[in-house]
Amino acid sequence: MKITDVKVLITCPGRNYVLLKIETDQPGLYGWGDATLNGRELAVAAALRDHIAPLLIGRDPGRIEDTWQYLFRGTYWRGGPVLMTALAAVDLALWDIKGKVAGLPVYSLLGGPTRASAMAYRHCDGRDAQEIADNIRAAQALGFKAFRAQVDVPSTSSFPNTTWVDRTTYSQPFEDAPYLRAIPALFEYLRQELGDEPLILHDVHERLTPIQASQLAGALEAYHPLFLEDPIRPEHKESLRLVRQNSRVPLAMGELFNHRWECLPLITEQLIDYVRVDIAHIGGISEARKIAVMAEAYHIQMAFHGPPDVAPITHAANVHVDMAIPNFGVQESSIFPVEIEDVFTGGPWLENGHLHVSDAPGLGTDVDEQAAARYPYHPTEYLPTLRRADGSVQDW
Ligand code: CS2
Ligand code: MG
Repeated sequence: MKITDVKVLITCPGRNYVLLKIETDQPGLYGWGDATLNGRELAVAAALRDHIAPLLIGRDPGRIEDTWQYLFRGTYWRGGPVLMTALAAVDLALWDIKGKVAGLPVYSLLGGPTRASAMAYRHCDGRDAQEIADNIRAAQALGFKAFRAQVDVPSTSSFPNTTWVDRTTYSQPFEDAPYLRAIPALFEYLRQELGDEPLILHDVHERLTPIQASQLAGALEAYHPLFLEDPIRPEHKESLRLVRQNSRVPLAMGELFNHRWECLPLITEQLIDYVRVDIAHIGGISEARKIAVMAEAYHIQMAFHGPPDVAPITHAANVHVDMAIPNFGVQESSIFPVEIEDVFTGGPWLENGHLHVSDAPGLGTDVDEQAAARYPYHPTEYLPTLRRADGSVQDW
């Protein structure tokens, strides 16, 4: 069997998505991959169109690992979010094809199910603690057991906070001191209101220094969060040692990592408890599976990144891997814009707070290309910039 065509499709059904279709010489046999890198979509599209697609034509789509090694090591330039998102898209499309050839869902190719579904957590963000508690109660009524709690910290600067903006020029304020007071107060309120049972996590989004992250983790211990996500920036990972020494709060990290070697020190030193890599940015299912195997040896669980800025194809891949691995922790779930249903079919679905995938061959997802064409790319869908009160840049 041979790859005959590789197409890149860019669409914006409420969010920008870059999709990859790999076609074969078998009539009607193709695979879909997700090449979306939020805010840098066209860089990945160009990498695929101009550099990677020509290398794939004529190759055997069944040779997933060899293609992965060829694109990662064999073409010399490797790593980084752009190339690893492109590689992930190829990897997902090839697993999709392999499943279709075998007549099996991808989780079956990965060793078969170890569980019936993947426990999901729901974003329950709010303007204040009361709104978050209400959102958690509403999610509990739907069957969710795990929740992410993010609160608006009262504005600490005079930067505008409008709802719709050109994100190339938009910034939001952030100050560490009010933030460090607000999060423990939020958890105290949530435990008082909701009791000990709900699994509640918080995403720091890389905004703290190691000693501040240590203070926050220590202050949250009494409220036993499910985990504290991305407490520090990803560049100097060894700084997590300080956070670890100072608290027993479970830690999670990984959405900004691009390959297994970035995870390695955190795994072998047991500096985190959950690996949060993004299957769409880490080179796909092949790489995610290897990371899960490394983590399993150290009793570390997987909690794959699942934001609405990656397409339902990646969300399906998340759940296929979650279903197969023994060290699954929890799966981030997202609420997508409604238009998404015009373009994508067969993605994972929620039932009683758990994500399910069908047993359709491959990843089970498909794309309506005509519908996708009705939603043109939105060029300024960038992440906002955070700035301190003095105007300086802060990690978003
Ligand atoms: C977040 C993401 O889901 C998460 O954990 O950190 O929403 C992140 O902000 C976006 O994926 C950035 O594109
Ligand atoms: Mg995050």
